[in-house]
Amino acid sequence: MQFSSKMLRSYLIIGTKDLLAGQDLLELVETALKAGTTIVQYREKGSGAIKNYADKLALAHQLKKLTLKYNVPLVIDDDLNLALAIQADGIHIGQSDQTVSKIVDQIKLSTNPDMFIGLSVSNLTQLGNSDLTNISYLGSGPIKTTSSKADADPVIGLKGLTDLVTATKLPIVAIGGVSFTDAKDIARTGACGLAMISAFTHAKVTELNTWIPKINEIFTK
Ligand code: TZP
Ligand code: MG
Repeated sequence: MQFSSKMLRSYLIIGTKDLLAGQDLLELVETALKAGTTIVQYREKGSGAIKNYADKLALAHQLKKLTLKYNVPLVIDDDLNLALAIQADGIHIGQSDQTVSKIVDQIKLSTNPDMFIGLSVSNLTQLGNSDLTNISYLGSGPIKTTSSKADADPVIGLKGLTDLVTATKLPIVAIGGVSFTDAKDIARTGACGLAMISAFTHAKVTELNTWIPKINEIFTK
């Protein structure tokens, strides 16, 4: 699927360890997709994450089937083999993950050469040190404190986000401690959307059905 910045508007990130008691990952994703979520990232990381590759692969395959049904891109966090195995639409990498140039080389040689790449960039120093040649979008934050990522960088706030938006032409999705009611503030910085874990896992179905379409209208880039 060809990348578009519009895909970043309402960005669901989910992995097994993010689920609340009684939640089912595929069910949660389908509820979000029905509400209008524009992109899904499978992020199997942190304590409590699935370690077994076959189990991850099986779940990722199911996610690919589901996102295809709603014509929404699926991104895999930081696992190129998994991304290639399921023909994911994109891969998201962080500052400490495999180097971008290595990933680009492997993608170009693969059966899925159009896979797009998202990169986490927290501040202007990281931005300046990053090879952005083949990057489609940036994920920037944490905007506020987050309990979903143990090793998150320091909080950057709306100011830090604005600095990054100003410094690059690449589309940016805001991440970390953000929820639906932050959409207007985030949109004003020039960012393209909200990437969220806990806002999704904590939301009622009715809240998703109300908020996701609103968010998709608030972000216009
Ligand atoms: N990267 C930076 S903060 C974060 C990631 C994956 C976690 C976002 O989770 P939440 O629950 O939306 O704060
Ligand atoms: Mg990473």
